[in-house]
Order: sequence, then structure tokens, then C-alpha cells
Amino acid sequence: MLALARMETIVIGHRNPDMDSVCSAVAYAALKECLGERNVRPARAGALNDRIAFVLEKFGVPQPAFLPDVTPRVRDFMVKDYIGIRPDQPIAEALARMSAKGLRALPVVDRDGRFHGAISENKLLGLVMPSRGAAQRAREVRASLANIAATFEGRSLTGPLGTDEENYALVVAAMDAETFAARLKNLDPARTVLFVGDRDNVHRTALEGGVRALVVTGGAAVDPVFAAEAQARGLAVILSAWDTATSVIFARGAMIARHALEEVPVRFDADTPLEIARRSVSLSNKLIFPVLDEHGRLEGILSKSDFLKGPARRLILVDHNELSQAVPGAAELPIVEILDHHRLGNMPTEAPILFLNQPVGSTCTIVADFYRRHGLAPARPVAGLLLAGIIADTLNGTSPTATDTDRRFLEELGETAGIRAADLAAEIFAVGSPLQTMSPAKVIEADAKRYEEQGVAFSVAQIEEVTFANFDAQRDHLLGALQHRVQSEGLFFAALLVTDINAQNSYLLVEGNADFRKTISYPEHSDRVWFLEGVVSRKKQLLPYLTECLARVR
Ligand SMILES: [Mn+2]
Repeated sequence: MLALARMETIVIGHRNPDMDSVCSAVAYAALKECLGERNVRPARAGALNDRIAFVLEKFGVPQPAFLPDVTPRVRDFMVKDYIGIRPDQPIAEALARMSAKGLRALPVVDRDGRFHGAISENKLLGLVMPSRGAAQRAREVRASLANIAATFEGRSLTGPLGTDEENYALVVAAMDAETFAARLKNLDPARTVLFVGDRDNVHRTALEGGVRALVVTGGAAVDPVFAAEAQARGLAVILSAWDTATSVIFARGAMIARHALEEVPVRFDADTPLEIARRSVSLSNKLIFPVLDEHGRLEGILSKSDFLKGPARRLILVDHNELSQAVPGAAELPIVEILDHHRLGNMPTEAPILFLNQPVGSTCTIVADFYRRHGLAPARPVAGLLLAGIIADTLNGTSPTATDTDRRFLEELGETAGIRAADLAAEIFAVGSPLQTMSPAKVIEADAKRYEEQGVAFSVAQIEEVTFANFDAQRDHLLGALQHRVQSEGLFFAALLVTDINAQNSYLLVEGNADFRKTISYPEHSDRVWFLEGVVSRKKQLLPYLTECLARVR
């Protein structure tokens, strides 16, 4: 249940998002919300072009969140409100915090937020209760008198207690004064803290023997005259309400955290991909790992148990189904639904999912159909976005990919949105000609899709223009940009389809493998540029053609 409560569902289109993928993501997330699903958010994997921004603004819909990468990272799993301990605090306090919260380790952090190391249950156990082989350490404690007294809420009768650390020996005088006097000869009195009940003669022996501190246990009273003499001669006298054995056990917790530190050489920053963190953590015997910011301050703590948490996000993919086109990191998250109208190129999934791939003109048509099936009408702004998505993908119902279903929704959604499809189409395509408003590098990547087939990778981009008037001036720059992309991404070829949506024709520009280019049989417009009469669809017309050409040279 906990995992479900924090689970967020992201509806997201392909990289280099186009109108259809952005609008279908927003509209489908809105439908999920209407259906009562919680924590469903639309997102986009890339920048919005001017036409998409125009449509969102026209219908008053905020831009979906920009999520360039969904790889699970340390920041999604670390604990930010961790419980820590300062280096100058006693380990007794660390133990109290650990046992109160059931923790097995604490980070040691100073007042500036700097991480010093960890304190673990295991290490503390060894310090407080050494093995028999280390028995001579069993009564030693490196601490100040003030911290020792604090562990059993002791009250000093001889003024403020020292705050300098020493290696003290905790000694119990469960014997008569004479035996103790003999034993004191084998001790270093200046480092001895003596625990004893109401035995006045032992108190006196301790004072005469130069013992550093006397803890009078069991709530026993001490003669004020003795206390005054002790103060004058430098013997600290401390009252404990606890019995001797309990007071000694508590006193062992007086050591400060700094001396009980364990180094933690494995450190992360919040951006570290979780998988990389998992590998380092699996090789370490530590329990907690610091997540540090760029100033070396502790931002969070990653514990081994954090890796058992389920993923915090799951994905609904719209307008694509191939992982090579999906937002980076998608393969590491559960994909719970796919709505698409492209060729199948998806990986097998582990669990059954809703997969709807319908050969219609746009994903927005599929989403509009979902509303209809649920007996719901999209709100006016959502209808506007759905309309825009269908218009952009089907060139307002004229592309060979357009179906009667698309055209029917163009009509219906126009009524709901309060604008005729033809009018919205004119407004959309009048916004910024890509050739005039974008750099050649941006033009060829704005809507580029990458494919992997027959052992090679290639990319195909498309832009829509309302005229070819600006084409010739940009042609050589576009070829240069394609050439650059071929080299930088190691592609077999890179193509750009420039479509005149009024005349319903396209130019095809191809850079890359020369043998491949020779297989293109359309009329040549100029070097590496062909004229494709009646071709307006990358998916339905161009891609099958390019795949065929590719088969001839592979
Ligand atoms: Mn589409």
C-alpha cells in the first residue's frame, strides 16, 4: 500500500515531441483524472516547438512538465529527513536515537551539515561490550567527566566538571577500604573514576589516594564537610541516583561519536543513477551511505533497505511504442499502458499491460475515442488539444494516414472546442515556419525519430511548411546539419522530409551511406535532395520506402 501511495503515473510521448504526442499526453492524463485515478501527470521528453506552444496557450493549458530523463536516481530513494548525531555528542545519545527509531546506523554530521562517517550498532556493541580478548578495555572510557556524569544524570558536589577528554578507568570499589587502598597502588589515580555506595572510609581512601573522580551511587548522601575538602584537593564528587552497576554501564556511553566513527568511503550525489548506486552498495558491508551536495554537505542518506522500495514512477507511453524513441530511462520503469498508431517495435513486457495500437491518423484520435467509450466529453481546452493533435498528424484529414475515424473526430471535437478544424489548422500552420525560425541543426532534430533496423541505425525527421519558398536558401545548411548528425551519432544515414502541406508534396534530404543514397529512385531535385510528389506521411509513405531501400544494400 505504501508503494502505491507514493506511486506517480507519468503520461509521456516520444523524444523530440510533436503536437500529437504532447496533446495526447495532456488529454489522456486529464481523462485518467476524470476517471478518478490519482497522481497522473502529463510530461514531455523534449522542447516544445512554436506551434505546440501556440496551441497550449490558445486553449489555456499549462505546458506539461519537461522530463528529459526518467532514470531512477538516488534522489528519488534517499531519506532526506534522516536522524543523525553530531561528532561531539556521546554514543549513549546515538544508542538512544537508534533504539527509539529501530535504526542500525546513524550518520555523524556536524553543525555545518558536513558528513564525518557513520555510527553502527555493531561498532557500538563492540565498544560498550568488548569481547573477552579485549577485556582490559572493558572498563576504559575516553570521555570528559562532564559527559560521564551526564550519562547517568549525575550531580556534581564540587563545582563544574571538566570537559577535557581523558582515557578514564571506571573502577568499582566493592570491597573494604583496606583492600581498595592496596588495589589503588596498581591504578593510575589521576585517571580513575571510582564508583561506590555510601562507604565513607572508601571515600576517604579515594581522596587520600588522589583519585580523579568519585561517583557516589544509589542516591546516598555525602557529608558537606567531606565535599568541601574534596573540592579543595581536586577530587570531583558526583552523585548518582542509580545503583553502582547501572551507573557504570551508563558511563560507558560517555564516549563521543567522533571516536566511534566508521569511515564510509562510498558516497553518492543525488543525481547518481540508482542502478550504479546499487552496484557500489552491494559490494560494501556498510549500512548507510551519504548523499552529498556539491559543497560536501549531507543531503540525504541511502540505506540498503531503500533499495527494496518499489519504483516511485510508472509510465504510460503515448504516440510511440519503441524504446529507442522513448524518454531515456523508460526501460528502467514499469510501463503500464501504451497508446499508439505506429508500427510495432516494442520489447516484451514482464506483466500484462494495456496496449492499444490502432492504425488511425493520430494518437489524439485514440484518446478522443477513449473519452467516447467512457461516455465522457472532454472539457473545451482538452477538446482543443485533441483537435490540434489530429490536425497536425493528418494535415487536417488530408494525409494518406487519415481515416474516417480521424475525420469524424475533427468534426466532433471542433464542435466541443468551439472552433472549426480548418480554421485551427490555418492558425497552427501559420505559426513559425521551421525553415525561417529555427537553425538547421534544430530543424533536423526537432521531430527526428531514430530507428534501428537490419543492423544499422538511422534517423528521419520531418517538418511542415505552407510553401517551399524558403527551402532552396536553407538546403545546403540542412544537408550540412544532417551530415554532422550522421557522424556524431554513427548513423547509416540521416534524412529530413520537408513537406508543403498546401501542395501535399515533399522534399527528401538524405546524408550518409553513398550506396544507400543510390537506391533512392525518386526524381532528383539537386545533389542528395529528391522530390516526392504526393508524399506527406513519414510513417505511412516514407518509412516503408526507406526500409525497402535499406534492404537492397544490407
Ligand atoms: Mn502521432
